Amino acid sequence: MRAAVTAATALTATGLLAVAPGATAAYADAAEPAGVSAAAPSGAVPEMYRSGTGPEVRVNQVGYLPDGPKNATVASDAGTGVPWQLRNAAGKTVASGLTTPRGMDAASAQSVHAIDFSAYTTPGKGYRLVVGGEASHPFAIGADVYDGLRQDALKFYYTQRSGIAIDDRLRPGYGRPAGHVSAGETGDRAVPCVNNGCDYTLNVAGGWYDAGDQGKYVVNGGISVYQLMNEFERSRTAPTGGAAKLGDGALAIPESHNGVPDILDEARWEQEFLLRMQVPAGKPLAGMAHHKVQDDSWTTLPTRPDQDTKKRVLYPPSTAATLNLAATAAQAARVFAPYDRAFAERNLAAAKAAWAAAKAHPSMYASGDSGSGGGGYGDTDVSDEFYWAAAELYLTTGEQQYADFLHASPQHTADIWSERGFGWDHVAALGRLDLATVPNNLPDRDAVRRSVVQGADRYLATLRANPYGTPYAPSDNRYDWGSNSMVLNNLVVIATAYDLTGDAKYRDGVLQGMDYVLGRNVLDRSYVTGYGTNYSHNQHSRWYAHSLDKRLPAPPKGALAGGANSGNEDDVAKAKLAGCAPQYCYVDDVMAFAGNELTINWNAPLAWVSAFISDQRDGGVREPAPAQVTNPVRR
Ligand code: 9MR
Repeated sequence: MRAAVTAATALTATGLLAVAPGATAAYADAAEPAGVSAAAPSGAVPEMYRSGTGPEVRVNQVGYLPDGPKNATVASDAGTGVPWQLRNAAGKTVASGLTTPRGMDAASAQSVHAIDFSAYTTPGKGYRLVVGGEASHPFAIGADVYDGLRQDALKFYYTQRSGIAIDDRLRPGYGRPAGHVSAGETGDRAVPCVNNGCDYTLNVAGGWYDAGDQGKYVVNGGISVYQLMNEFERSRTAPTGGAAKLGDGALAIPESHNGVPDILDEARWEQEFLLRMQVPAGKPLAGMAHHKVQDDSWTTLPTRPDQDTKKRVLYPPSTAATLNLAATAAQAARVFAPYDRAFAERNLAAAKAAWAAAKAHPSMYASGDSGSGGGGYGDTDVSDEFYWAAAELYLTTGEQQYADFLHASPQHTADIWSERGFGWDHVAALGRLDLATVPNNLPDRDAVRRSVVQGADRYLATLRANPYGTPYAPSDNRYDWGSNSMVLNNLVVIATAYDLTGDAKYRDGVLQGMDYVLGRNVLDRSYVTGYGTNYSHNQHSRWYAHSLDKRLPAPPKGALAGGANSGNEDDVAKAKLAGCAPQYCYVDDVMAFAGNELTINWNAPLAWVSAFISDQRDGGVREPAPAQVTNPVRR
């Protein structure tokens, strides 16, 4: 398969596709266009190529750390290396070399070459890589290139908040009245539960909206708030952890300057909601957590949260939700202890009650029924949720009963490092990562740590074998819903191996893996709003729906798009991406919810990994170890 070209493009002597300046490259007719399988509709130019038509030299459009790895990918059929030049902002060539042919890349169905310009270390802005006369988007080299992203990825959570007015002074352009605060059936203050005969209503106001919809789902809130609290914990336990950048006032939120690090204030907004989802004492199934609260049917786009007129419904409790509550409440008890003892103790009590309830009702599975007004989030294997919750309870309390549970769980020693990695429905890794990094006395902790390093080795091997440097390359060559979060979560495992071992190959792997998200991909796209040159800015959202209603804002800076998804489950993807090769299965359209949504569980690893990279400073120095986490709540 080979790309055909229009008049605006020409095959250069190197076999590269050169695009005339200002031209919209569109690939037409002739042979089957690269990236499209035989099943693709013939005739019209596939829309996918219009969404991925930048320079053929794909770089991290944000930048590289001075002493870190610097890699790029270029589409080329040439059988031998071709010359590349690195030009500075003044257009002067400051480094040069030959590309390395990497053959056919399955995920892009394209023949590619790799460029390694790591040897060039001079900080600056406006660099471009040039191959065959074609220049990449500009990028920076600097120790600070991730300093903005680490904060913006976290600031995202404030404008996702439910139950509170968003202050326009804190987020200019994003101010709005509080969503879902009415006392009536369209609010979250007294939501009746459905389907299970419970006779009460619950006040489940607050928390974050899940994504571009206005549902609030405990299992997805769980992994999201975990990752924020974990980012905070990492800043205290990892040798390169940068606690200073996570301080009080860092995120410009209403709670800034209250004496508590902003990342914890933000996490608390969600954790308070998760606590409200717990069945109260005295009611049937007390201690369990309701699975979700959502609209009784989908709202159309656009709909601002405060203008949602749908009826809110509380779904029955599930074991998975209950264990998410047990895990995050146990973790909250630990991380909030130095700041708010009463909140820490409230969380610990809730965690223990949730644990007991889950043990008593170990197989109340959420059906995955979306109820046509929200996400399903069904899960019929909760052995991983049990493991994660036991790990967090053990880390916080040190109690033998939890250690016993961990040791009896097959998840403790199972190979959990699957190629698709962890996510809201696969959470054993969260327990394993925390047992490895949070100070504790588990007798076999060394084995746990080794297992994390083994997982990282596997993801690193994938990354090295991949010409785009991504640690995510499913063997069935199909990209998933939320694929970018899988790239990032696999990087979390590699980063943790760096924190555990100090071995530079892991740090370098994380730096390289992030390049994919920020532009080193076949679509030449940064998937993070406001970062890079060609970035996603129409993510699926009911209230950042600027492309549908000019009075509404576009997604905020630092919002991650879900990314290429081979499933093409939405109508836009069905119409425009049929037959796409995996990396092409994306279009920046507000209605393309299967590939272009923004969510709380995808921005969390974006924030985590950005913070990790920002903490590496110039990419070559190991910082002195800070103090370990102190004051775990022991009972
Ligand atoms: O992230 C979820 C993904 O793993 C599932 O495959 C997909 C389909 O069930 O749903 C995703 O979650 C969506 C949720 O159901 C509703 N809110 C938006 C979420 C992201 O698209």
